[in-house]
Amino acid sequence: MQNIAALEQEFESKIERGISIEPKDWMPEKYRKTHIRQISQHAHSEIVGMLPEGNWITRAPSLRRKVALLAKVQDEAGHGLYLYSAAETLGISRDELFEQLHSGKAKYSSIFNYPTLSWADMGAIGWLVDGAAIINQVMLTRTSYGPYARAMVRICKEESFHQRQGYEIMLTLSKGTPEQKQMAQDSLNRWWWPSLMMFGPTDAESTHTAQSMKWKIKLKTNDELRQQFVDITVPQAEILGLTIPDPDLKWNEEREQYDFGAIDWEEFWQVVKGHGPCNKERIAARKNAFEGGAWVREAAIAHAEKKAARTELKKAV
Ligand code: BYC
Repeated sequence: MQNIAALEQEFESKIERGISIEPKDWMPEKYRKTHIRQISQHAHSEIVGMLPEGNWITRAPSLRRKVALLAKVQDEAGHGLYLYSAAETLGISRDELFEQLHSGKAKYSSIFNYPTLSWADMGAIGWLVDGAAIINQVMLTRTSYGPYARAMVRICKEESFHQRQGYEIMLTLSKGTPEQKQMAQDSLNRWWWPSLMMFGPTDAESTHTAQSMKWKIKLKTNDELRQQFVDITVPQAEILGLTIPDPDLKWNEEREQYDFGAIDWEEFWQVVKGHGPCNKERIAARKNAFEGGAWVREAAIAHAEKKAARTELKKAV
C-alpha cells in the first residue's frame, strides 16, 4: 500500500496538471467533503428552485409560455438528479443527502427563498437567476472532480435555453403596455440584489474560496464572478429599457468594468440562516414531496426485487 504522503503528492500533481480526479482515485478527506457539500447544495438548489417557478405553470399567459416554462422546470429536476448522482460517487447516499436538506444541515441557494409575485418574475428569474447560474457554472465545467465537471456540461447548455426564455419574456413585457413594462421593472427591482447575492459572500468573507481555488474546485472567486455578471447584465437591461435599481452603478473607464453599490449582507445572512421570506415554505414543500413520494420509491424497489428474482429463476431453470 502506498503511504499517504505519496498519495497526496500524486493527487496534488494531478490537480497541478489539470487531470480530473475520478471517484476511485485517492483524494484528501477534506476535498471529498467539500465536494459533497458543494455538489449537494447545488443539487438541492435545482430541486428547491423548481418551487417558485412551478407556482406559475398553471398561470402562464399562453400555451407557448406554459410549454417553455414546464420544460424549464423539468430540466431543473434533471439537473438535480445528475448532481445527486455525482454526489453519490463520493460515498454518500441519496437518503442522507435528503436528510441533510430537510434538517437544514445542507444549504441551498439563497435566491429561492424569495416569492414569485407576478408573471414577470418568470422573466426575471430566467434572465437574472439563470444568467448568474451560467456565469458560475461555466467555470464548473472545468472543475477538478470529473463527475461534477461532466454533469455541468449538459447543465450549462440547458441553462442557456433557460436564460433566453427569461430574457424573451422580459423583452416582450418591456415592449408591451406601460403596465406590462412596469411589471417587468418591478420584477427587476425585486430580483436584482438577491441575484448579486447568489455568488456568495465577498472574497474577504468567504470561508472556502482560498482552498477551493487551490484544488481547482473553483476557478474564479465570488467577487470576480459577481463583477462578470454585472458587466454582462447591465447592457442587457439597457436593451430592455429598464433601470437597474442601483443609484451607484456606473461605468468605470479605468477598470473597464461597472462600479456598483453595496450589497445588503445582513439580508443575505438572514436568508442563508433560514429567516428569508420563504425558507420555511420551501422546506415544508420538499418534506411533503419526499413523504408523499415514499410509495413510489417502495413500489420501484419491490418491482426491481421481483425482476431480479425472476431473472435468478430463469437462470436456475
Ligand atoms: N446561498 O465560502 P463561501 C441554480 C454559503 S442556482 C446560500 O463563499 P463556497 C438554478 C456557503 O455554502 C445556484 N448559501 O462558499 C438556477 C458557505 O456555507 P457552508 C446553485 C450560500 O462554497 C435557476 C458560506 O456561505 N448553484 O442552479 O466556496 C433555476 C460561505 O460561502 C450562498 C450552485 O450551487 C448562497 N447564495 O462558494 C434553478 C453552484 N453563497 O456551506 C436552479 C455551485 C454562499 O460552509 N456552488 N453560501 O455552511 C458554488 O459555486 C459555491 O458553492 C458558491 C459559494 C459560489 C455558491
